[in-house]
Amino acid sequence: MLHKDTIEKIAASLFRAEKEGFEVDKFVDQYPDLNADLAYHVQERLIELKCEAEQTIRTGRKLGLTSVAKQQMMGVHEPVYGVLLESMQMSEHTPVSLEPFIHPKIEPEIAFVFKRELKGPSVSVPEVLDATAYVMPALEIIDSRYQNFSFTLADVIADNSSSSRFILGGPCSKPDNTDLQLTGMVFKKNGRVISTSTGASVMGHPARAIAWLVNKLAQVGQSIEPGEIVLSGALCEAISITDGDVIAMSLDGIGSVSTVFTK
Ligand code: OOG
Ligand code: MG
Repeated sequence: MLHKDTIEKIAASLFRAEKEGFEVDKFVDQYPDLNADLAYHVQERLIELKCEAEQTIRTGRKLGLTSVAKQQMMGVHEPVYGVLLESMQMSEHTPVSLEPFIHPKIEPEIAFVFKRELKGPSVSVPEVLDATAYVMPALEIIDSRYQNFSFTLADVIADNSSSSRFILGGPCSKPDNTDLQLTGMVFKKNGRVISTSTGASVMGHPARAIAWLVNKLAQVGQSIEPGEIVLSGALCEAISITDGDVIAMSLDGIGSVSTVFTK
């Protein structure tokens, strides 16, 4: 069992790496006992540190590594989750400065907002859809604190699943108006199509990723509360961003989201 001091030490060093914008080495090499369960304790502590320092609050969750494209890209073969904070949300209409980031990447996602509590351990896809107030297109900026985005499952969990910022698009759609499995997605950089995908790329159905999250949270006595935002995971590989990039994505029958990056 990883000592409490070690959990504190890892959380503090990930917190500083993000704040000061530098990369750290993977922790599993130094602490071979760091497994996924312990890493979620590190994540909890990291979130406490961030809430305190940024005077912010929790607004939801994010899923990661829910598509085969992302799992292959990162060499990790199970999904992970992280916490979304109010301070991570950027407006679609304001350019995003690249200044605070280490090596940011961006990826297209489907965001869910819930009207009811969702509590595991045996939540199904129809129950997720029934508890969903609406879905909308989203862009997630990920910025792993590890050298070259290279990590193991436990490392990425400790690092709040590489989360950095997110942008919600519109409009808000009711999930019963569309079959999210079949929803087509087009991802563009500077007007050129970079990737295309469908909702099914996220664990067969984006709501299945949410069900996985809820059932996993039940193991630690947590649930999704009404009003929470959940990013269901990238629909394709993440791409690097540089100054001047215009990134856009559209979801068939749902809507679109775009953003611009500056220095
Ligand atoms: C981990 C986070 C992955 C997603 O949507 O798959 C993620 C990473 O790739 O750094 O957010
Ligand atoms: Mg993501």
